[in-house]
Formats: sequence, structure tokens, C-alpha cells
Amino acid sequence: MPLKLTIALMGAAAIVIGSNATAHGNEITIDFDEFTFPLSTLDVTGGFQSQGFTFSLGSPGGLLLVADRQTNIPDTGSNTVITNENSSLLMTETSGATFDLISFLGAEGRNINSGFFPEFGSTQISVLGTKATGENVSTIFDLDIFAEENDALDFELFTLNGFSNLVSAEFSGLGGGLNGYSASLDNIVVRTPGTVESIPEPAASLGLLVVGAAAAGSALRKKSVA
Ligand SMILES: [Ca+2]
Ligand SMILES: [Ca+2]
Ligand SMILES: [Ca+2]
Repeated sequence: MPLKLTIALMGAAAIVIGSNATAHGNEITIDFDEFTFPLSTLDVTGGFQSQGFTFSLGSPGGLLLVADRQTNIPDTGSNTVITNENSSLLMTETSGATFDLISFLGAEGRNINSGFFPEFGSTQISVLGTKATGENVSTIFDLDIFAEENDALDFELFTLNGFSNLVSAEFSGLGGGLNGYSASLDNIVVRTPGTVESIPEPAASLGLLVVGAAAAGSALRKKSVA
């Protein structure tokens, strides 16, 4: 029993170490699933934060988080964010770090085949990335024009190429009867800079800052005494 337990614990430790080492750098899937709300939709037009990223309106309109209970707006079977009223969704890394945009799940924004207000759905989603260099990179994805409250089939996986070193990314619905009134997004996959390489430099800088601050403080004290 003790030997088996020891082996089991060693195995568990190995798994933990292994999972840390293979964490894909800092690849994150932003799924919006940490939010709970009593109604089927939550108005997040004022902006919100999720998993280290800040989401806000890129253009006037509205943003909603949609729960699986909502029946007229495509959702992935979990919380899904939608652009509403011809708005766009702007995302930045909350601390200002750059990031790579890898992929996302996208849908039309309304259940256009069987739901109400089918003309509110989009037929395309555009993505505009702004790089730290100031350059822009953009692309437009055609939606499959299928959305009818089918969690498994409503969404498509869209993969981005060259959306690296970004300071922001903006998602907009296009087309449809109201020219991009609404689009649905979930599982936005991003990669942020690794922390392993960046630890020594800030620590060293911080040390110098502390020494500098102490020296400045000492100088100030001497000055105030004099
Ligand atoms: Ca989700
Ligand atoms: Ca659903
Ligand atoms: Ca679709």
C-alpha cells in the first residue's frame, strides 16, 4: 500500500510537471464561460474582461453575452459573445502585452434559418489586427449561412495566418439584410509571450529600480533635513 501510494503520487507529480511543460507557451482559449447570469443574455456593451483580455465596442452598437438558454441567437452550448446593432468587438491584452490571434469559432449572429429576424444575421465576419509596429493585417471569412439553434453545426472554426504581435484585434459582422447587424463568437484562441524568458529581465530591472528608489529616497530625506 505505501509503495503503491508512493508510485501513484510520483505519477501524479510527473503528470503535473508534464502539463506545465507542455502548456503551449501561453496559448489561451477565451471561452467566456466564467460568467453566470440569470437571464438568457447579459448586456456587456460597457466592455468586460475575460482571461486576461479586455473586450469593448470597436464601433457604436452593443455587445451581449448569450447563454445556452437563448434560443434565437446561435450559441456553442456555452456562453457566447455577440456583436449587436452593427457594432464590432475589440479585444486587447489587459496589461498591454502583444498577442497572436490563432483561431475562433464564428457564426451568423441570429438563427437565420429558423429563428426570428433572420435578416439580423451576418454573412461574413471580418477580422482586423493592429500590430505593435502599427501595421494592420485583415481578412474576411464567409459564413456558411447556417444557424438554427444547433450547437454542433451553427459555428465554424476560422484560423488566422499572420495575426501575430498584435496590440488589438477587431471582429465585425458584415452582410445580411442589415449589413452586419450581429455576429457570434466563442473560443477565441490567442498566444501571449512566454513568461519563462521574461522573468529575469523585469526582476533585474525591478532590483535596479528598488536601488534607485532607495537612493532617491535617501537624497530626499537629506534634502528635507538640510
Ligand atoms: Ca463559451
Ligand atoms: Ca443553445
Ligand atoms: Ca453558421
